[in-house]
Amino acid sequence: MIIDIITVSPDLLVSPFSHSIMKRAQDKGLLTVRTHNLRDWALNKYGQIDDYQYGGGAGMVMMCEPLANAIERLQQTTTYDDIIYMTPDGPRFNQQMANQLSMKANLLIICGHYKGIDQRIRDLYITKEISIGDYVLSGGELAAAVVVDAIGRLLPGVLNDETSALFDSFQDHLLAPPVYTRPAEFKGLKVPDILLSGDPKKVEDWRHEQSIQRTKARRPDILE
Ligand code: 6GU
Repeated sequence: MIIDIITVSPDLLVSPFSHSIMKRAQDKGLLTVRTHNLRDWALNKYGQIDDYQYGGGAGMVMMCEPLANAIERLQQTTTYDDIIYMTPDGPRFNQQMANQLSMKANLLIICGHYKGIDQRIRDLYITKEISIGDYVLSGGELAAAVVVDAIGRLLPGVLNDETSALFDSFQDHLLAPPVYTRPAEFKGLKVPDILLSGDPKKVEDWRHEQSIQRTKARRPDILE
């Protein structure tokens, strides 16, 4: 999968993809993340990419031409399944959206800043809008990093244990059960006996029950 990202802060998008699972996904050639600096498409020598908003009011708006030129240039060499705009007024991102996006071949993500991008860019080019939650970030970059991470780990071959994403929280409308590792007793707290029983069926039943209890207690809203 190729994910191109148009941003005014490419630096912000280096570290999130340089570690652990995201690094492995790229090293294996399963994921390619390419960042593109919007300022490279600025109209004037000052690198201007934003302007005052029509109708007045505080806050700048990202201009049409640099974004349109950047998008159209990238479209010359890559066909995108979706052109995504990261914005707090978009539909809220969830695991189901991550699952769906992980099945696409090429994505283009636009990171907004200031008051956002000119509405006409949304009308003309954007096919999907995504918010990562009900709070406002100073730019779309960190949100884009969240979305790319959630997608990237789902790509076939990225996770070592191929099945493990299937048991993630949210995959089946349940939170994940509690997990334990050695030692069997720590500061007086014991690992539940069933996990030491060696009976895979009992373990599976216990985990499922724990998932249900946890979801009822913490996130009744996601229970089906
Ligand atoms: Cl996608 N962008 C910004 N700027 N803030 C956000 C967001 C996105 N999602 C939640 N807050």
